[in-house]
Amino acid sequence: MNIILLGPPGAGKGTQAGHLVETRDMIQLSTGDMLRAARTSGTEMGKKVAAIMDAGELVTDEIVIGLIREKLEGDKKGGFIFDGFPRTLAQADALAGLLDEKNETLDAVIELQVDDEVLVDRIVGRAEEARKAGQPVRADDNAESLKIRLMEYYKKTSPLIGYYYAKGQLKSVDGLGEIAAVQTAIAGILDS
Ligand code: B4P
Repeated sequence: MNIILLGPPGAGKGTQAGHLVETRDMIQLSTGDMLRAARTSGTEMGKKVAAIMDAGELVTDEIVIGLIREKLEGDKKGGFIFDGFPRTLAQADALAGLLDEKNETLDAVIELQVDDEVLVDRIVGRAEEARKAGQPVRADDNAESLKIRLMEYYKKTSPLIGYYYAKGQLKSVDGLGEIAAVQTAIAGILDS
């Protein structure tokens, strides 16, 4: 089973993907994690990626699609969870092509719906918790970058909701509830 987790920054895509990895032996393909790894590599691409991410903007389609293409060559276990990918229509078209090439299907697109005010609280809360614990704070986890991340989401990513709805693949979940409640809602979709 291959699924997409779609939603604004802080909607809980990474949180829910982690749970699916544990409970369903799926492989999490988080483009955010891949890009964070790339930025620490010290390469020219890494430096370019770091500047874009810190500003809260989307990294180029070319870079992100290249990262996903590579990962699709690996073991798929119980299936892929595309976490934070696609984020543009061009990425969605590219993913459809990549899955076709591999004779793979896309089984569901799960949209996590969360209000903007809650997203701000979660992201700022995550930064505060990391600070308190003496852990590194994500450079894009601040109110200023978040404003841009949300603008990018509404402009470039939210059109994917209509795109997947038209294909009959969209399932929307209330992402405002507690983490366990969101997990249960997603499990209900995957089991049906
Ligand atoms: P991502 O790493 O994908 O991060 P995100 O959208 O901010 O987070 P996510 O929705 O996964 O939230 P999380 O579970 O962590 O992207 C970061 C950046 O990378 C982007 O801005 C962009 O620059 C770049 N990028 C990534 N993919 C790209 C692509 N395809 N194309 C171009 N650029 C790309 O949850 C956040 C917080 O909320 C956590 O603290 C969590 O504990 C809490 N939380 C989660 N669910 C909760 C719940 N139900 N109740 C209460 N708290 C909850």
